[in-house]
Amino acid sequence: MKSEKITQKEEFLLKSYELGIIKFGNFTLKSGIQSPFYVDLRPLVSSPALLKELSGHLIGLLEDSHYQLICGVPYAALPMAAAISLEAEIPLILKRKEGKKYGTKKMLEGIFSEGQTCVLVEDVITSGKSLIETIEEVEKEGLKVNDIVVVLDREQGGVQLLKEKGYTVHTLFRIGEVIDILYKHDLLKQDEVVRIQAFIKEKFISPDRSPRKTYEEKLKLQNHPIVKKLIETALSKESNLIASLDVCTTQEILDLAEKVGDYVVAVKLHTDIISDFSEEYITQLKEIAQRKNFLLFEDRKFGDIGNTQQLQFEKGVYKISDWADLITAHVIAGEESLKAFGEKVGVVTIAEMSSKGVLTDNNYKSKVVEISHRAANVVGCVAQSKLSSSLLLFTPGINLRTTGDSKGQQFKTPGKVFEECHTDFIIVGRGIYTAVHPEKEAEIYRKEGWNAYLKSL
Ligand code: 5BU
Repeated sequence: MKSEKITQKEEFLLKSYELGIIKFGNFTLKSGIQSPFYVDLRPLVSSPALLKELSGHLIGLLEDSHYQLICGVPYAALPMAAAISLEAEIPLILKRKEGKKYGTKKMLEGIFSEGQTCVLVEDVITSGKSLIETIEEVEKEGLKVNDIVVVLDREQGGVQLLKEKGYTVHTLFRIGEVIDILYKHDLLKQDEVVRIQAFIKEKFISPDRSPRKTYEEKLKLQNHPIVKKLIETALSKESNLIASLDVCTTQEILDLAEKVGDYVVAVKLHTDIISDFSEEYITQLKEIAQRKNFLLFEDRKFGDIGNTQQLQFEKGVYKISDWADLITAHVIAGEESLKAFGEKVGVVTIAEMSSKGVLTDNNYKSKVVEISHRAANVVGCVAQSKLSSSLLLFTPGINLRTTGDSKGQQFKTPGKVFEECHTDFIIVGRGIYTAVHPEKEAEIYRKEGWNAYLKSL
């Protein structure tokens, strides 16, 4: 041993280590990531003495916190939460992993009342995503969560994520600390320590550094016909470009569609800015779309209750449902509002906007993404950062020649969004339609976008 002084915490760790709570070698984690260590705190339940000791340490971390209830993140932390409850004599509530399909359909079991403060207990924190889900469900029941107590932080950004959201996270051990203690007690060799430390450093705050998915891989993850059509078009034209033709007459749109049609996978429209809309125009536009093989994307940004959205989608002058392959929608009115669009159209939800000072913060974005995963008609999201999911990512705010406008728009280059956000489709408006030769500019954006995609693989 390299030092004589052993703290109670160290002693606890060494005894737990003997139970096999951490192993070193090469492990493939659930996320597919290769890890040089594997942590599983479940064997602690086999030692009542250690579980009791653990609860003492965790209660110690919560010394200055006020809480009226304790809740464990299922399943591994449930016995820990129960041990804290017994030791601290504070009531426990139980969170279900899935809602009950009969009876009360409650997500939380136990006696509690709205407004009470609940501390959450977690065994290991990695990205923090499962904790955020639990917090949301607990808060939905009217309880307040301020403090979270965690036995081991794998130091991969989860604690930072929760802190950003305003929670206080108390951790008993960081993985780096565990490594140091085990090394100090000759339970790890120096080369193993170096390897593990390099892994921790590399993975910190980059839980989704996994390589981007190719269009072919994305095609396999969703079976919506619009996804199929969009990706097949992208592959055949070697294009991920969507031209946003934000001009106000049907003739301008039709002219531009003819000019840029060969280079794009879709043409995006704001039909409510057109001054001379007609059914004849739609017929002509559809003909060009078919001939030049691109989709029609109405950027309507629906944002009302389901019933109104359905009327806006199907009725009125534009009858969007008759011709649009893709539409954009906010999810501000909740998950069920998306049912308004049926299953035929591809819905692109707005998770994060491109302009300065947007209200679509990380928390909002993650909720939109979660809903988008579940909704059968959603094919992807508009966002300015990685989605880390099987959804398609559409990114507007693209321009090669300028960084913004005077009304809050912020522009990035195709290279930047493919590299940093793993974008799937770039949306370019003024960069193309205000150019002297829109067709030449569309070809430039097509090439830039496709090369940026290839480079990001
Ligand atoms: P621009 O001219 O390249 O700025 O046009 C961008 C288009 O994308 C325009 O039609 C916007 O309405 C649309 N857009 C956007 O710019 N930012 C967003 O977050 C969303 C849509 Br959602």
